[in-house]
Amino acid sequence: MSSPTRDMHDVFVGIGSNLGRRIEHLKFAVDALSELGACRCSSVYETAPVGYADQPDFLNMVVHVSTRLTARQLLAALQDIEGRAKRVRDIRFGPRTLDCDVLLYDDDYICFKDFQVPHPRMWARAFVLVPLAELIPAKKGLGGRNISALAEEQRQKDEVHHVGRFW
Ligand code: PH2
Ligand code: MG
Ligand code: MG
Repeated sequence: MSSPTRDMHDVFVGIGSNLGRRIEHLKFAVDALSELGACRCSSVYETAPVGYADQPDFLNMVVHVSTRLTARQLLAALQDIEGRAKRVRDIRFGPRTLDCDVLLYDDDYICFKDFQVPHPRMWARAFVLVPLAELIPAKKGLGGRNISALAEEQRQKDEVHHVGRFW
């Protein structure tokens, strides 16, 4: 767990959009996350849908936020941001205007039924690992392997196209 004396937390948030003006939704999320703490953004990638194939391609990116929020407060803040982007929850893994997921919260392990960190599916997703590897390539991930090595491996399996750096 985080030390109670450490009040700034290094958080990585995965962002995705595959409905409407996708880049505007990412921008909305970046602006909203900037209010939670200092941000550093990855590039934006266009990615084929994973899990539920019959939906439009996504734009994905990852944002590093240095924040004082607890993990629970962060989760609530992300759900509020999704709501403000008119996210409607219907199909699991289905299309959405905006999805904001907590990927990493310091080096903490959090395991509630409704909230798990590290994000339980992130290690099998190029759309998460490739942008994350831009921000923390040398950090150890699943199996003690570098995020950059995990990203390269997953990139062989999933379609991920670099769009550009916007923020
Ligand atoms: N999010 C999902 C399910 N599938 N596929 C891509 N490419 N990008 C996503 O952000 C994504 C997905 C559920 O959150
Ligand atoms: Mg998600
Ligand atoms: Mg989500």
